[in-house]
Amino acid sequence: MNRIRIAIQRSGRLSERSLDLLQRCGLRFARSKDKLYWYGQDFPVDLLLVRDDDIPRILLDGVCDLGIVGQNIALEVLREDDDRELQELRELGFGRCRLSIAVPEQSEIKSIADLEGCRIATSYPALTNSLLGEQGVKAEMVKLSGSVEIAPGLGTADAISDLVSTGTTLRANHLTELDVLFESTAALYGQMNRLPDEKRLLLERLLARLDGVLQAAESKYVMLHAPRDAVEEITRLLPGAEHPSLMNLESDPDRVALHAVCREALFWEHLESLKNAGASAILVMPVEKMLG
Ligand code: PRT
Ligand code: ZN
Repeated sequence: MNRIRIAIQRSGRLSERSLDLLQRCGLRFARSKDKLYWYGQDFPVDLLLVRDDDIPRILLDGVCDLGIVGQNIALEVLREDDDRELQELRELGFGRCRLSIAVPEQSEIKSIADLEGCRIATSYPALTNSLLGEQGVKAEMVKLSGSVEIAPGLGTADAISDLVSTGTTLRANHLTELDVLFESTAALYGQMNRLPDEKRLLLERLLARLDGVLQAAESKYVMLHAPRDAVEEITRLLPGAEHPSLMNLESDPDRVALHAVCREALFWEHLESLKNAGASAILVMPVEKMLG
């Protein structure tokens, strides 16, 4: 069947953003709330809604062609067994968190090196073990599937390796973040080389749309007025802008209207330096779609 099937998280931190991203790629689905299979309407791409932990396995088994899941989950499965192969096709930039080592506030463990021979509670034993191994540290992994942060208090571990975003959970459990092992974001995974040709063409179309959406998210359309003799300098100050359009201003022969697309993040500092270079009437607008 010449359709692509994508696994996304059914309900959790990644669900809404995953769906939103696919919808911004122009995908529409016929769905009913409790059904776990959503049928693609205008584009032959269907969705399977599952627990995030199941996504790598679903891809490895060939049940779905693509999946959106945290790098933390995908890498855990890949590090468990070197023979498994999944390609990370795109980093998606949402669901950001870090896998960190944390210890009780009063702990004598002060550095990663001090973890040698210690017990570490984690839901990510393979990933933690391999990241510590890269730093020459060998520790004992205590695998827990949830509530990792209470393990030191219960005396079942000396430290934990867990996901952190704000750090509130660590603080509430009197744990100190010792070091970050890994920064994670949601990513699109798949096995390109296993796809038959027709599906690969479909996937390429989908990836082109996805790139457009991801690029548009960072890109801004900038309009401003500039002194004619400062156009070159102002173009240099616009991050990631190429070939701006210039238009004459009826009312002021010494100034021009300049329009450009900035493909990199634009901060207040950029606007201030544009103003210092003589720009005025600076307008920054979001870009909704981009292709080519
Ligand atoms: O039911 P299902 O298995 O699908 O969902 P789940 O409960 O296993 O996953 P979910 O929805 O909690 O997380 C999905 C993905 O979101 C993770 O695999 C990460 O890639 C990403 N993510 C981003 C996070 C966090 N931020 C995060 N803060 N996953 C978990 N947390 C935990 C953290 O470990 C802590 O216990 O949330 C708690 C709050 O964090 P603080 O630091 O803000 O207190
Ligand atoms: Zn999960």
